[in-house]
Amino acid sequence: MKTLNRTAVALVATTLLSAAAWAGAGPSGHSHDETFSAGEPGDPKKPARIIQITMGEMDGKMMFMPAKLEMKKGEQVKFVLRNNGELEHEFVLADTAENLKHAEAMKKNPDMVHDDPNARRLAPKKTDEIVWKFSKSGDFEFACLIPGHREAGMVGTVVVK
Ligand SMILES: [Cu+2]
Repeated sequence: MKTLNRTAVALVATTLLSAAAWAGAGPSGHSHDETFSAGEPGDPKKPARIIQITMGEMDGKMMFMPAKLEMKKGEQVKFVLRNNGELEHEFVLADTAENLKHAEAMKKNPDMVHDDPNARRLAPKKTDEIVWKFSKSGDFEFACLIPGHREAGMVGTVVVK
């Protein structure tokens, strides 16, 4: 009886482990098929510089704080995002051309949900994280693409040297 129980426990543990391994393989396998203008999704197991970004509204303006960042090419960053505002906001990391194109698409489909490694949508008072590797040099940006928000000031710059 005791032996049987132990086998059952071991079986459950093995099943859970392989389920976790499978879930882990999905997103990373997926990201290899995609290219991103601002670099590539980071590896959470590797060291990262932590950068806190707060989003919100104040006096009719919308903003990210800080809104100006500089990176070294190859640097990995963990963005710790916090929405301090009263509205939903997003953080979409790309180059300006891509974000403007994306913003146009969102005007036609404002409820568009992002399931991209370079983007997060946060409800008020929520936090989230993105680990990102700035593998390319250039000028990039992070913006909120909810219609009207980028225009109201929700855009920040990232220079990668
Ligand atoms: Cu916003």
